[in-house]
Amino acid sequence: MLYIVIPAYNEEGNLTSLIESIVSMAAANNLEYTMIIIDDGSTDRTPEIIEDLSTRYKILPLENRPNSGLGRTMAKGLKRAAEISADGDVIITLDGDATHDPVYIPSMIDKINQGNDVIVASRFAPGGAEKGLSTFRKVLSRGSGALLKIFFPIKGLSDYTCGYRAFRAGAIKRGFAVLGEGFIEEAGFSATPEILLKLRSLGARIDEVGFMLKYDQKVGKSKVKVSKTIIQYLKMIARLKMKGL
Ligand SMILES: Nc1nc2c(ncn2[C@@H]2O[C@H](COP(=O)(O)OP(=O)(O)OP(=O)(O)O)[C@@H](O)[C@H]2O)c(=O)[nH]1
Ligand SMILES: [Mg+2]
Repeated sequence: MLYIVIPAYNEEGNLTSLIESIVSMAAANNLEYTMIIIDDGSTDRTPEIIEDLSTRYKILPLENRPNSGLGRTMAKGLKRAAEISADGDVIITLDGDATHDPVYIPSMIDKINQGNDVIVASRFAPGGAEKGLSTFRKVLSRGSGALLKIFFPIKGLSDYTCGYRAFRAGAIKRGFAVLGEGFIEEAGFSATPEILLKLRSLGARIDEVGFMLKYDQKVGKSKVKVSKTIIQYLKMIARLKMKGL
């Protein structure tokens, strides 16, 4: 069984097309799946859209009220996935803004089945690319990636901040079993690298596949608060270094 965890904050313009593309990808590849969609206190029509999609597709809807940030949202979704999955299942995480094309899921599952615990869909691995991003956003993601690589070098990992990943369910279960609430402590965007670094500290085998980030498909403006996110990243680096990671 495949579990697909999707955080959604004000994604009314993106969710329906994303969910439909997941459903057709799963049908074309004969994959049995459950989607766990977490509404993070959206103020647009996201909750109604999730409710409507849930009547048609295999969706487990969860919610945070009020808006709590990407880290808390992922923690809730991954915790639920860990509770209902078997060790050998695969858990996918991807953004709800339709920038992460589900076509990469079958090859990510293949690589998990080759003995990896985590597969990152990477913009910077061979075959990876970005479409539609501003130069500012490109500089920012490369800068934060370079910084994380200096402090936490992981061989074969080029993309620390992209949330599109596949996990062996057993690795996520182990994260919660061993670290408890300490597995995902970051409330905001810095939880994305944190999850990788914490799993790595438990000995997870991490590899990548190249993927094209389709930013041009996204409806609506970026909701990322850049300066707040940079500060969160720096604080996270300091906290993890103090813990000896
Ligand atoms: N911005 C934001 N996203 C959240 C929050 N909670 C959950 N999310 C979801 O987290 C995922 C990543 O957020 P995005 O805003 O796409 O972040 P990003 O991909 O780094 O940057 P942009 O695509 O430029 O906005 C999306 O699926 C959001 O819906 C939140 O509080 N703020
Ligand atoms: Mg995005």
